[in-house]
Amino acid sequence: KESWAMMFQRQHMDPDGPSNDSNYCNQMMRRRLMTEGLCKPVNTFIHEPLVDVQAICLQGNIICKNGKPNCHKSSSSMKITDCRVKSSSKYPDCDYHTSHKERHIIVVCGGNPYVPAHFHASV
Ligand code: DGP
Ligand code: DGP
Repeated sequence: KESWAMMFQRQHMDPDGPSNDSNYCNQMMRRRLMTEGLCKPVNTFIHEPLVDVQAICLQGNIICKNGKPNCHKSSSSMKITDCRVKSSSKYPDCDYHTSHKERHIIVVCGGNPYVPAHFHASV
């Protein structure tokens, strides 16, 4: 069974990316299995080494929007790509806007070892 930590890596980690391509999100959302059953509406990919993303769990501890205490905000800004489904997209032909950004990211950490389990937001 896929753990939350493995799921986070599948859905959010692309350290060697992004390919310089406006089709990035269309390809990656499909390749990472987020277009099965529905088009996942919003998803962020992170283009930084895995160790640097895991280290966020040791950084700025903040309260999550849902009131839980285990959100962590990266102390540095990170290269990310924001993928958002277009309003004209029709499942199963999932069609995404791709926008590359540099932002601080907020992740939810969990487990032992305490690692990213969920992508919360970029700020
Ligand atoms: P807005 O930017 O206002 O359309 O809100 C988008 C929301 O989606 C914001 O709360 C951040 C969140 N978000 C961004 N990327 C991801 C992701 O990969 N997973 C989840 N669950 N939420 C995300
Ligand atoms: P993300 O795009 O990173 O928000 O993660 C996708 C899914 O993972 C989303 O449906 C929420 C779920 N998820 C991640 N971590 C946890 C957790 O600790 N508890 C629960 N109930 N769901 C989680």
